[in-house]
Amino acid sequence: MKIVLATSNIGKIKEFKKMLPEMEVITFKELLGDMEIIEDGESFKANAIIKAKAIYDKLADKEAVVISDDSGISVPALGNEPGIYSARYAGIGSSDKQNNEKLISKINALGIERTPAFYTACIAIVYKDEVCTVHGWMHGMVTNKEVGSAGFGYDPLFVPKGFDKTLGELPLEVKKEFSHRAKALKLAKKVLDVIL
Ligand code: ITT
Repeated sequence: MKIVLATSNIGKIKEFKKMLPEMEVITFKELLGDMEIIEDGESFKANAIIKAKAIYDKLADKEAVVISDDSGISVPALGNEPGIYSARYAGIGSSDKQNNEKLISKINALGIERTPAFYTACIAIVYKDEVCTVHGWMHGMVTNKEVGSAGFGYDPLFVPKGFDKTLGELPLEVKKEFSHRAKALKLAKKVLDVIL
């Protein structure tokens, strides 16, 4: 089964490929080149659908299955910031480093070193006229220090529940067992079993 990934995030691509060893996973860039998609939805679900549909509509192969992922980190002590704005927390086009620095400064402004946080992932699956979405979450704490270089995005700040290390220190082999993306993908595989 060939899956087209509607993401240009290298960290996500690496994780999807690791979690879908039995499938042929190809990125949309390999088929369509660079493409800008305006993510103007007001939820992870809305943005995931926007991305998957935008890619499916451009593909010549209408038998293709397109999967997108819209995700982010939410910090209740900050009113659930950055949430759907995680990729552009420090401004449009900001790097992971800049986003992490902004989150660290917000945590420091609360006068604390760590606070509960959770990641959300919404995966949208588009196949012919079908659009399905599934969600997954991972809870833990976000800290005011970047530790480790594994993973991507906010991982060096995030200590998953039950661990005393950040995802920057834990290998992908560990993250892939319980991450928000892994949980959503487990459900997505059930959807694929039904529609294909
Ligand atoms: P695509 O839209 O091309 O998929 P993106 O990076 O813009 O790539 P999102 O709009 O879904 O993707 O933004 C997600 C952001 O949330 C991402 O840039 C990371 O900063 C963060 N994020 C999501 N999942 C993460 C994870 O597993 N580990 C670390 N950070 C994560």
